[in-house]
Amino acid sequence: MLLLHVSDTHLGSSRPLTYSASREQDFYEVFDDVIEIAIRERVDAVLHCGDFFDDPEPSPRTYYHAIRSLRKLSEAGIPLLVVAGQHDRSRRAEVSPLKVLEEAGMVRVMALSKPETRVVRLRSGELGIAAVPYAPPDVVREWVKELRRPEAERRILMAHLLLKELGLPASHTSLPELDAASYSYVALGDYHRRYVTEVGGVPVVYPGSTEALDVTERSDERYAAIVDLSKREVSVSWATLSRFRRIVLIENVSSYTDLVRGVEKLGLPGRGKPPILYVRLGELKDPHGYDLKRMRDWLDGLVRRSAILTYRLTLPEVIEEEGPQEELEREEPPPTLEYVVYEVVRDPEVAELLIRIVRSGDDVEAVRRIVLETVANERLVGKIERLVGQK
Ligand SMILES: [Mn+2]
Repeated sequence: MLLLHVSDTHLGSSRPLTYSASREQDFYEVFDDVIEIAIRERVDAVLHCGDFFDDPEPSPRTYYHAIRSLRKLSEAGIPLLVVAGQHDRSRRAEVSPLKVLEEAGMVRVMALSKPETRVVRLRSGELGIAAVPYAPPDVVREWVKELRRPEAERRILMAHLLLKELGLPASHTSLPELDAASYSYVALGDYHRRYVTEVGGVPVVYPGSTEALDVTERSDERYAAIVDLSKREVSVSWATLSRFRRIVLIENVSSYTDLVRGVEKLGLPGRGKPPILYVRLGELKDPHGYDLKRMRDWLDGLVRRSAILTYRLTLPEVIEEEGPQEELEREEPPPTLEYVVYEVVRDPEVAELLIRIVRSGDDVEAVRRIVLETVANERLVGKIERLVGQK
């Protein structure tokens, strides 16, 4: 018995960008990749551990792409078994988008709003499944105490939750609490990077999201797990996805030269799609921002040559500026406060100062501290004077 395990496909998302049709398309394409792997590997079923959709009320476009891929899977006779993540639970209506797909015969929902235990018949035999959907940690902790083990020789746990073992600031539960060792395989979702461990010989796997949703989730490869339950010893191998888009980061860029060198090292465009480039600036050597303008012009050139899809320049501390959107006719994203302020003053340091003051709101003491700090900073005072002189 072979299973393909994925999670966090977030169909409909265009993160980390806002309103990018090309980026949204990436999520559909990589999901199609998953479906093709499932068919090629002739798996018995695809396990999806939640966050199938990005929005609990997907657009018709998102349904269209999801169903187009899922149809191929159902024509190949391969069921997709899914548990709900937090993104698959509807806020207003009681109908989850996963229920829509189930009604259309495209998926089988293993658990939506409470844990469920069942035995499903697959092509090469029976598979017992205990399934835990997303819920807040206190709820999950209660659930797992009562979770019923499936009565089948091969049994798996499917869940959308964060394990304590990940070492993150927040978690739902731990492997001992889940009694993970009593299953043949533990299929997890919610964590967007690949993470593998084992307990008493039982593989415990987060395959990671199929796309990086932000720069911290970036990696050079993305995966689906192929789980072989035919033998006594369960084995896991990895299918690498080929149609995802990389996010790349260059840090501590202090000058135009730093930027060009950094990008050269990346060897763009390289294999795969043109990546999304993040440039994190350090202390700029040129205080007048001339270098910054040169950097942006040069980065715009990379976008025009399709060496990158787009870029983000992150100014020290506060300001995150988005590169050009590749489809200008699309609705412009609402500009951020950071962006507007930076556009007006054209100086990262002054922009940061203004934003700190605005963000302090009614906190008079905080404003007083900022003003005192500013007065003590001669360079910054000089900049402000020049700025006021210009306007
Ligand atoms: Mn997710």
